[in-house]
Amino acid sequence: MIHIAVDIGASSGRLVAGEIKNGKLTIKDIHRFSNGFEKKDGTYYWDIDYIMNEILQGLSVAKSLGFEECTVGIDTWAVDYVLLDQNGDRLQDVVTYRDHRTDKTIEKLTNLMSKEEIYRKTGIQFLPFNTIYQLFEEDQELLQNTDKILMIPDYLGYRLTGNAVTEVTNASTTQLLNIDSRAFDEELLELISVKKEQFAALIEPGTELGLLKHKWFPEYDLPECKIITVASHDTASAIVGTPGDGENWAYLSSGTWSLIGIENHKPFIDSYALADNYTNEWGAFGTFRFLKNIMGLWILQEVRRKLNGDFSFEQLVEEAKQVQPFQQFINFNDHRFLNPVNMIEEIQEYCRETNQSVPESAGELASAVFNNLAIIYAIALEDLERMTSKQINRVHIVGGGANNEFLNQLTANLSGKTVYAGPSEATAIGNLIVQLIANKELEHIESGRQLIKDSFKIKSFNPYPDSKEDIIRQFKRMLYSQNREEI
Ligand code: LFR
Repeated sequence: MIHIAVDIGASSGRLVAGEIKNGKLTIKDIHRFSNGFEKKDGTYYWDIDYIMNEILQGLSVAKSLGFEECTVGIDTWAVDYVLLDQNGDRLQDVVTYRDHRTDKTIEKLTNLMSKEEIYRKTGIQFLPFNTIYQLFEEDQELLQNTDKILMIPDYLGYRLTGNAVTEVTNASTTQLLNIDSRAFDEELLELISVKKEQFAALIEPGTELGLLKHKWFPEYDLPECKIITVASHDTASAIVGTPGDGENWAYLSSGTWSLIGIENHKPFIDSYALADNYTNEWGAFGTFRFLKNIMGLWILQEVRRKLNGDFSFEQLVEEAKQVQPFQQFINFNDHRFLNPVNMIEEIQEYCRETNQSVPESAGELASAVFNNLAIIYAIALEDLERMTSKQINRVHIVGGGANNEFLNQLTANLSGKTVYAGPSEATAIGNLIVQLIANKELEHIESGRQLIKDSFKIKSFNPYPDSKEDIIRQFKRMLYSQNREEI
């Protein structure tokens, strides 16, 4: 049986077909498209109809390749949602989490309920764009006319099948789920004037959603598809698709965001985790991801965009190699880098404000991005070890960023840990693994991870001995000299 992962990130989407053949997982890219948000009348929106059409387009490619029957799983980025009326029609365009409407909302809401209380209930980090803050800023009239609030992958599944659910891995990023009762927290819902019934029933990854309704899409020639609800938060799928083994590994899911953390069977909720803004997102099969969001390759994507696309990512790496490293210390987790008008100018302004040299050339800018991301990763790994009392021996980098050997080596050097890079398609692979488990072709997540090890090349990067402590110390000194708001 062929399985298709629909994996949509903030900057690109793909449909990947996979099957087990001779004890190996073989995957094939069948459709790719770019994604992004656009500003309209002062607000930033995703184009959800475009995304929907690309999915249908991809499924029709599957048919043209001879796949008559398949299962399909959908994962996307988290926190964003669609409001539907009684007839199941969309009430608004889909606002992106990088919109500025929630810049100050954490403060407003935590005046009504303390941070400690919200964290104790949910275990979720305070990111300005969590669904709870977005819904708080939502048009109240629209919200009152809303029959259902669906997270993005649940909405896409609903458009294909007519069945509405709330998948838990993604729902945990709303910061509205209670970690003890594993249900929506009524007090939090009340704070934002939302009723429990406005969400569809919570379900676990691996549940069958329904059959694709061909008759709704007469203009496409589509295969027979059974939609399976997978770990629909892309980061949850990425970690299912990470070939970690035993207890002492960390992951770094590296794409538009860098998500660095460990997998766990219980949440870590204490004052240290709260102070450092670590989260306990829900994973597939009852796991938790204790992790930190780091601004990630978004910074480089935006630098590249402002260089008018004159450089490919590979060229930016080559340029970065030519310049003297560690010329600036930049805290890329500062709020200001979430969605500035001009990323290059924002970086330069930050350097001026902190009395550092100003990166000008493409190489200097790229070098500043790579060096500081690697420093931030290394600090996060130290924090993780301290907070969980676990020793981390292996760091698995997955996602598109795993192809960046320069950054992999820097990360190994600065953290002093061996880095294992790949697979770069971990998210689509994790999506496929949940489908394979649901279809009883695999027994559990461990057999899935063994299958990944047997099927994909994983490259290792050993740390070179150098003066990492000193570099990290300088970075921390710079951070403490500022009092800035972080994501
Ligand atoms: C990664 C990701 C992160 C989430 C951010 C916003 O694609 O899903 O896990 O914090 O996007 O949704």
